[in-house]
Amino acid sequence: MEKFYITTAIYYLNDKPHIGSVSEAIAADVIARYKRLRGFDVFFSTGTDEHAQKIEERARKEGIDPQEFVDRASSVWRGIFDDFGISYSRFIRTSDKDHIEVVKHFFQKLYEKGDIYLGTYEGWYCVRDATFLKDSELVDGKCPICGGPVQKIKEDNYFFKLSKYQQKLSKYYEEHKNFMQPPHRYNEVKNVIESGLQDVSVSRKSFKFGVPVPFDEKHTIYVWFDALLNYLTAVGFLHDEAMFNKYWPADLHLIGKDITRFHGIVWPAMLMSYGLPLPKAIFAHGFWNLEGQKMSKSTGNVVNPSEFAKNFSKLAKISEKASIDVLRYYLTREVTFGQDGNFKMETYLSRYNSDLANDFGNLLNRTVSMLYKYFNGEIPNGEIDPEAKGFIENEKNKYFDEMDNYALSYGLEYLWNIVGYLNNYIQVKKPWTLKTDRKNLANVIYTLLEGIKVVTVLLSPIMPFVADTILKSLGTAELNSNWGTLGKGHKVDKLPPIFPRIEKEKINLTTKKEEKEEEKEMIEYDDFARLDLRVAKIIAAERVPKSRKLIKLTISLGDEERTIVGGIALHYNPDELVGKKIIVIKNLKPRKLMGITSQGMLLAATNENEFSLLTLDRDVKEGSKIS
Ligand code: ME8
Repeated sequence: MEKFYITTAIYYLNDKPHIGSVSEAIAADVIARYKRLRGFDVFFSTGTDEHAQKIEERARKEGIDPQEFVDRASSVWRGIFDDFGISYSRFIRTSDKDHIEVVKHFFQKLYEKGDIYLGTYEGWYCVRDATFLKDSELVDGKCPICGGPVQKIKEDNYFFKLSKYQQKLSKYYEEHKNFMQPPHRYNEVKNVIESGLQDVSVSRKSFKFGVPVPFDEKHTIYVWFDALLNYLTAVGFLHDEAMFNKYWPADLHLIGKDITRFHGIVWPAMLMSYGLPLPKAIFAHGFWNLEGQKMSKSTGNVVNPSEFAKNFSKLAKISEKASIDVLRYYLTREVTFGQDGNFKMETYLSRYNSDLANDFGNLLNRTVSMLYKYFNGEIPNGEIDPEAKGFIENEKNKYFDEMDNYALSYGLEYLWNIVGYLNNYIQVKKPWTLKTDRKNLANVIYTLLEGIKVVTVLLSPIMPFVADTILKSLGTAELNSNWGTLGKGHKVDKLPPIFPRIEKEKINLTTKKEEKEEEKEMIEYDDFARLDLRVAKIIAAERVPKSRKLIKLTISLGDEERTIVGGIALHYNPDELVGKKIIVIKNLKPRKLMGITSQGMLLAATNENEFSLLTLDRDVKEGSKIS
């Protein structure tokens, strides 16, 4: 079995977990669960970074021993990770005994090699980020990372000869273009290396909470030197040779964009100095902001993920576990992984209502209620529709491709193509008209159930709790995305609506668009006459790649052909559109949608649950005017 070792950064304990920090653990968990689904032997490590000066100060302020402080704080993090379903293999703490041994050993080795030497550091230090800073790096005299105060220090420190590794690192980056991802982070770090590296301080003298330098105990090993080594300890370095040889090097270090230099420069140089292989890849994700503002504990602009999930569960009337899954879904779906995200209640509700309540929830509820209506809740002995299977397998492979490249939100888009397809399958097959054709009815319902099972299994890395509930009710606990695994005759549990819709108005969150609609004024006939409405015949139709909703249509207006793009992919398959006569606005200014210029707009009738293209009552030739 191929192994996959994935890590998160380890978290400082001076802050409580917030949505931003938890988002990283969730993303790592999504990848870890996905890899398990694909048959990898996954080792997933996460944990807490405990030896910071800030901790010593906080503990002193509270009048307790720093160790007592970190024991308490670390268990808060671990508790939240457990609640959020973070399926770590090891929750490492830098105060763990085996880790302290690793740190001492590693420091000693590099010293013996001549790569660590005693010098004097004079410059700035940010206690919050545990970072040494140059004059030129300060912004308005403050830390460029957290915006907090910096201290001027002058100390005897041990230094690591980072400068010695500049050439080697540069060459390594040249030869390993995927070492740091996404590509703009690769370029950023490569430029820093090429602009010249200075030796870095790796010990502190002015505080004691940490690992002492083994041969000079007046010094405490610098928290970053200590922390980076957690990636080795977690898989048994020095303590379990077989395990270490199996899992090291790490396949993926997942980190935030603020710590790329430690991971992309200092860490590989430390490994080069010791003589260990480098991790295969480092992926730096973006930052979550809150309603457009930087998340910051000091300004109170943070969301506590547990409280948020609890409150949302009450609002949506869903279980707390399902609510945690909604949060996991939102964080994975809302941004292209690697970019910054803006956590907004309004978009949170929209995603919940449209993707989860309308699309996925409806599919499930409709299918199970038909199963009860026609087959007393028992999975019928039907055949899988090869056409549906063909479509879904195709989308499934695209989902695999995206997930393999850590394009998590795109992976979800492909899953939602399947959800859209299945919803549309109900519309097209109209099971309610097949009551007398039991065989066909069984085929349709069975195909829907198998399709739902495939989607649910593929959704399980992102929404593990909800997936587990659905799969159990379908009678399969197995995470198997192959077809034909449901037990025929099994009575499916009648679940309450999985994601009941939330009426935004009820919670006083009317969007601007909705307000405008209420204010719509009366128009004159001339206003209407400005619209050039025409009958158009669809000659060709295809889905827009990477879009869940859009279809590109080629239409004929009699004397000319045009391309228009419409948001109808959740309701129609391209094939069923060709030949239809629809109504379009001909004189709408062209606009670009997903890189395609749409020359006009089609008309459709829609409400919360239904959707229909406007077509004609009698056949009229294309190009005819509507008045
Ligand atoms: O840097 N959005 O710990 P940390 C997304 N102990 N990610 C965020 C975020 C936000 N708003 N805020 C923080 C440390 N993070 C060190 C790491 S690893 C050997 C040592 C991410 O608690 C941040 O980018 O400050 C980092 O990857 C992780 O949370 C821990 O940050």
